[in-house]
Order: sequence, then structure tokens, then C-alpha cells
Amino acid sequence: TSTAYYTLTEQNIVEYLSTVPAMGMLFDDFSALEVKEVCDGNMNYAFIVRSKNKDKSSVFVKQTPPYIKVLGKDWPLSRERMDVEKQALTYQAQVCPTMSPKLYYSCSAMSVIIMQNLSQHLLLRNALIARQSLPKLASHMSSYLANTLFYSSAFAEGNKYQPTKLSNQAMCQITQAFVFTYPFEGHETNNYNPSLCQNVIDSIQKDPTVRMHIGQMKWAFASKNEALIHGDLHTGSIMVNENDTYIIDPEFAFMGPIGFDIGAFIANLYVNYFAQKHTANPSSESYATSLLSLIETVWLEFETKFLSLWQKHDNHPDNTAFIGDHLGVELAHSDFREWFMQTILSDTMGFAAVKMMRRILGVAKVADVMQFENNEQRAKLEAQILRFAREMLLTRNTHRDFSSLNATHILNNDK
Ligand code: SR1
Ligand code: MG
Repeated sequence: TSTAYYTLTEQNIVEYLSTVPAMGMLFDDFSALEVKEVCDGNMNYAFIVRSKNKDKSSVFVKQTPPYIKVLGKDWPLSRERMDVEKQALTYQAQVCPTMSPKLYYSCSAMSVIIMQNLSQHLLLRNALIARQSLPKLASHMSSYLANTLFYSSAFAEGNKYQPTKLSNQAMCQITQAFVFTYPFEGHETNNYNPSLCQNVIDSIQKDPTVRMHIGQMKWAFASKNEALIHGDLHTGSIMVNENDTYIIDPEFAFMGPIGFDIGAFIANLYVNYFAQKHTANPSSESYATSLLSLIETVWLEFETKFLSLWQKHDNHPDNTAFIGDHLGVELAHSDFREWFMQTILSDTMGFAAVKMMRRILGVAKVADVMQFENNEQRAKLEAQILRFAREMLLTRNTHRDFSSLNATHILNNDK
């Protein structure tokens, strides 16, 4: 295969694939392949390549350009993120095999990864917008979060999985800029709805208390290295159908705070919840209510599963060295564990709040909100999301779970 980097396009990708030995096993006739570029992502180029022959074999091909795709060549960014993605996918496949797409091939020189085409699945964001019923989502996501975050943490030291202790500095800088900094300043990349009142924007950007709490979350992101996290676990990084849930796109993975992944996921569920409340569809009211119970269940099941892995690991023979360090004795204490889960909950809420705010104020928008083309209507929704996120950020240390976070009163105040 080629060793020098060049950009893949709809025109040259079939020729490239014909040089990849692993593709010869999947496709017997390269002249029968059709290519469709997938344009959703902010960071990378992606293509679905499918055979027109009877077998309909297909693959998903992703290539990382040396810049941020959505911002263009003036925003250079290391292509190493594709190697990170491969390592993170390999780890998640060990601890969550049924939730990881199959990897067929990767090439660092071309920054290409070729994987299973999940054509029978939708991005979770689109499934939520379409109000699909996803009866297994809470159970799958709580297992994914508990397994990936526990087995890469210090509490599982000596376990059979060997996650890479990734640092991924370039991508962490992107998150620090686009999640924790620019949305809270008058940055040139920010993108405000012209109908969103200035005082609503100021209630986040110009409130010194809010800014201090944002600072606390930014510091937590920069300083905690608790587990190998996905790093960008929004609902566009999850693919679903009634039966399956797949986690894709872990190019932001690094040893970071556990609450960042849980918070990212939950933030996007709340955004969809508020969007449902603006949708004139007979089923959107009950779908919105089901999202609130999904959020509560995901947290409670994550907590139970994480604690149970912790408990099991204490009794694991491989763990004796760790316990022997004297660290294990304190960490096994139930009061310590209760305190630890409480800090994870507080971080989860804090990160979720920041993530919701950046979707309204920053450059990276989401379809749940942008589907409302009328600026006035969208501004109402955006203001509600910001108000809720602000409250969640400031009260995050007072909750024991998600049941006490009252999303409905934000809506009632608007009536
Ligand atoms: C410039 S846009 C950057 C964002 O896109 C990715 O999906 C991440 O969420 C990142 O923050
Ligand atoms: Mg992504």
C-alpha cells in the first residue's frame, strides 16, 4: 500500500482500496464498488464503499486530514489522532466487544482506518430526533461506561486488559479551546443565533460566578487522569438500532476525568429533551419524559455496575500486588467509594452543563437544535438549554442522582 499521504476523494478511493490486501478478502470485484461521502463529521473525511454485486459487501473508510475539516486548512491539527482512535477502539473492543465496530485495516502513513459499515444503524442523534424506541440503550451505555472507565482506572491495576495510557495532547487542546474557552468569550469562531437575546448570552459569558465554575470544570478536565475516556461521547459518536449500540470515533481519547464521558452523553440527551418540547408531534411529550428516565437510569446503572466491578476486582488474585501497596485498603473502604461516586456525579453534571452551553454558543452545533429553522423559535429553545445548564453547573454538588434535577421547571418558567 502507499506510504505517502494523499487525500482520498470519491474519485480515487476505489483505486486506493484495491491496493489494500485486506480489501481483496472482502471485495472480489473492485469495478463494482460505489462510493458515498459521509459529510456529518467536524474533524475528518468519511466514505461508505459498497459493492453493487449481490453480496452487497461494504466498508466505512475514514481519513484524517492535517487540519480540522469543518474549519479548513487554517486550523492545522496533527494526523496522529487516527492512531489514537485505533488504540482506543482496540481497548474498547476488549472490554465491550459487542459495542465496538470491527476494524479491518489501518494505515498511519495515510491516516486511514477501514471498519465495519454500520448501515443497519442510525446515529443516536438522528434516532432521538426521529423518536425511535431504544429499549436497550440505558443498559448498553451504562455497561460501556462502567467497563471502559473501570478497567482503565487505577482501581483495576493488574487486570488482564492493558489500555494504552494515552495523553493525546493535540486533541485535548482542541477540547480546551472549543469546549471550555471560546464559547465563553467573544471568540471569532462562535456562532450565535441572531434572535438569541444578548442578556441570555451575557448570563453565561459575563457572570463571574458562572465563569468561576467553568474554570473549575476546565481544571478538572486538564488535571484528572482517572481513566481512558472516549473524549467526545456525544450522540453523534453512538450508532444504534433496536438491538445494538456501537461506540465510534474515539479520536479524542486520553487518560482523563471519568465524568467527562458520562456528562457528554447525558448533555446530548438533555438537549434532545428540550428540543422534543418544541416539537409539535403527538408523541414528543411522552418521548421527552422517557428521556428524563433514561438519564436517571443510565447514571444509576453506571454507578451499580462500576461499584460491582470494583468489588469483584478486590477479590481478584491479580490484584494482590495493588492491595499490597497499602493503597487498596483505603480504596476498598465503602465510605471512600461513596465519596468517589459522589465526585464523579458532580463532575458528570458540571461537564454536561459545559457541553450543553458550547452547543449553543460555540461553533459546533447539533441537529437537535438546528432542525428548528425559525430563529425566534430556536432562540427560545436555546435560552432554555442555557438556563438549565447554568442551574446544573451551579448546583452540581447538591445532587445525589439525576432525579432532583428539575428540567420541567425551566419550561414552566417560560409560560
Ligand atoms: C471545531 S469543532 C470541534 C468539535 O468537533 C468534535 O466533534 C468535537 O466535539 C470538537 O469539540
Ligand atoms: Mg467525532
